[in-house]
Parts: sequence; structure tokens; C-alpha cells
Amino acid sequence: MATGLQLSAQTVPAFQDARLEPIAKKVLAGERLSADDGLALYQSHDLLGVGWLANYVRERRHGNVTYFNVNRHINPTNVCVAHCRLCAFGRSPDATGAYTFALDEIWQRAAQGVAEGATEFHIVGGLHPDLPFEYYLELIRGLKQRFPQVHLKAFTMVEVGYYARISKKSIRDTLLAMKEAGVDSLPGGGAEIFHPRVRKIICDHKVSGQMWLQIARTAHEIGLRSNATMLYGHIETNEERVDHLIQLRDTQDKTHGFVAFIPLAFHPANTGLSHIPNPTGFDDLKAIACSRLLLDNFDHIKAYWIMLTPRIAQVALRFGANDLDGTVVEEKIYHDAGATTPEHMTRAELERLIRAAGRDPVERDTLYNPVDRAKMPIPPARPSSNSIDGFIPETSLTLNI
Ligand code: V47
Repeated sequence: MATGLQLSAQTVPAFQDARLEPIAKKVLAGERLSADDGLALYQSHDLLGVGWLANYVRERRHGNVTYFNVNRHINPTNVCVAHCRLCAFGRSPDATGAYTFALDEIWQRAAQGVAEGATEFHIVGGLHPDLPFEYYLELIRGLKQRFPQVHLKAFTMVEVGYYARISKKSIRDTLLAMKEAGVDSLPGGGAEIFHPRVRKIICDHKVSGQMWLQIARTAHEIGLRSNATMLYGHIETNEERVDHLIQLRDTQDKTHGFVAFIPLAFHPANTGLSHIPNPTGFDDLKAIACSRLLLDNFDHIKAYWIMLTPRIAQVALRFGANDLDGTVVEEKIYHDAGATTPEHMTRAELERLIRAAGRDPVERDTLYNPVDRAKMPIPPARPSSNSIDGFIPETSLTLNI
């Protein structure tokens, strides 16, 4: 996209933190930042300075454009054998609130999503002890057959690792079977923090960080693109955050398969780490800005409004983010962990947040192709939730999906 923005060295502000000055020189020259630079950015209290630099990079790449999509999350089961301390979503099979959808229930949810104009189903769930790999393949085949126009972004690297184990297939063959069934790309969840010290405490039974990266590399090799995430705000150090981002950047240099990066703020309520306080707004904006600056080979940084709150996500559009994620509709992972945000935002509400930040909203599909609603059947209006964190949707917008 053309930016139309004039950015020059003369516009650089006076930084409160002198350590940002050599980093600013590199950023303006388009040079890659080192791990030490990353650490200095994370350690700096000059949030506006760090944010200015991230916004500079964001505008150089995307100008004023801010993306969002119309999507539907589907979580087939919350039964999970991993019992990660970070998670409030997973349940033992006999625990209160444990559920597993029959395939018919999934078709129904998906049909509702299509009626609302969804261009993407985001499908992730627990590691169920009894469901065979075939259940997930059937789920994907059934969705593809019924809704061929909808992009299926399904199953994290953690789920892929688990399916390979239960089906006794290699990672590559597992991914090939998923692709053949109709998976179009993979979401970025389960990455958490790659460092083994952290993983041992927050998600001991998940695939290792190295395995997560290997599964991502294999997916990219067979033509399945994916997102990537980092869960911050629990027990990780700044060094471990930087290490995580650099490992993603190294992988992207090799595969170019990552589409977007999403920093995920830890929500402690109802988890095994509930004594940890929630990350602050400062942490959230820092995470967005540092990832924009270090991940120079990622096109897109998402401010996932569900976990950031619509207000912080909106401000993040001036701290390096160029995407707000989507309409979502039904969100369980964060809401089980105490999120107080709504589970759904209409297209009009997303557009309003973006416009109010002085950005230009562009509806995209999963792979960031613009969606032209004029060429698509207009779905029936869905009643708006009417108040998202104090935001009243614009009534003049015609699509209310
Ligand atoms: O993998 C789990 C995280 C992820 C908690 O790819 C928690 O487009 C905070 O990956 N507090 C799922 N986080 C969400 C995710 C995602 C979201 C939006 C878009 C995309 C994408 C991916 O949420 C999990 C885990 O890392 N998570 N529990 C918790 N208590």
C-alpha cells in the first residue's frame, strides 16, 4: 500500500532515554536491530520514544492502513491432557464445564459464522485424550465441503505435535493430511516463550520451543503459512522475550512462512499462576512496539483487541500494530481466564475504533488480501452489542455484522 507519509530524520523526537539514539539511527536506515538493541528497548522507560520508532516502521510499511477481518472462533473441545499452569481453558474429561462438540454442532456454529459474513474460521482446542486424529480431519473436511469459500486457519503447532503422536505419523505427514483435508493455514498459538526455563514452569507438557519452531518450519515447507505468538507478562525475563523474538526472526529468514505476529498478554485469573498480576497498559504497548522493531521480516503485527481491550488495542495502532484481528464472536481461552472484554465486535465497531485512531480500515482475508464486500453477498444484519468498552457503534455504517 502507498503510504503518502513523509518521514525523515528531521522528524525524530528528542528521546528521554539516550540509549534509544543509536537504535533510532539503525531504524531510520532500515538496519536490523541486535539482541542487545532489543534488550535496551524492553528495558527503556521511554515508552513514547520506543513507540515513536515502532510507529515509524509501521507507517513506512503500511502507511495509515489498518487491517481487520470478519472471523469466527471455533473451539471444538476444552478437554485437554496438557494441564498447563498458564491456562484456564483446558479441563479434565470429567471436570465441571468440560465439553466436546459433536460435528453437527460445529457445522451449526460455522453456518452462523457464514451468515455473519465470516471469511475465516479460527479453530483451536484442547489435546483430548480419546478423540482420534480422524475426528479433526473429518471436522476440516466437513467444513471445507460445506463452506468452501471460508479460509480454515486451524490447529496450533502444539495440536499438530499431539496429533502426530496419537496417529503415529511424522510431523510432515500429519501436516500433509491436514492440508489434504482442507486446512489453509495455522494460527500462531502455543508458542508462549520458547526458553525451556519458562516452559518448564508454565506449560511443562507442551511441545518444546524447538519443536514448535520445527513444526512451523515443516508447515511452511509444505505450503501452509502460519502466524506466531508470544505470551508475555508472567515469569519471563526481558532476555527471554528478546530470545523468543530473535528465534522467530531467524525462522522467518529461512521460510518466509509467517504471516502475522501477535503478542498475547497473560491473563492470570483461574490459572495455576493466578498470583501473578495482570500485565499493565505500559507492558502491552511495549510488547507491540518491541515486536514491530525486532521482527523486521514480519509484515503484520496484530493488536488482538480481545486480550488487550479495545481501548489499548486502538492506541497500539500508533505503537507499531497494523491489525486489530477480527470480529471473533465466541472466545473461550481468555474469557475462562477472566477477560472482561466482550466476545464479539461488529465490523462497524472495528471500523470505528480504527477511524477514531486516525487510521484507514481495510477488511482483509486471512492472508491479507483486501475483501471487497461489494462483490460478496451481504449477510443479514446481526444486532450490535451496542457498547464495547464505552464505544457506541456508528449507525451510519451499513454492514452490522
Ligand atoms: O496458545 C492461553 C494463550 C493462545 C492464556 O493466530 C493465554 O491469528 C493469556 O493463539 N492468558 C491462544 N493467554 C490465542 C492465540 C491467537 C489469538 C488470536 C489470533 C491468533 C492468530 C492466535 O492464548 C494460547 C496461549 O498462548 N493463552 N491461556 C491465559 N490464561
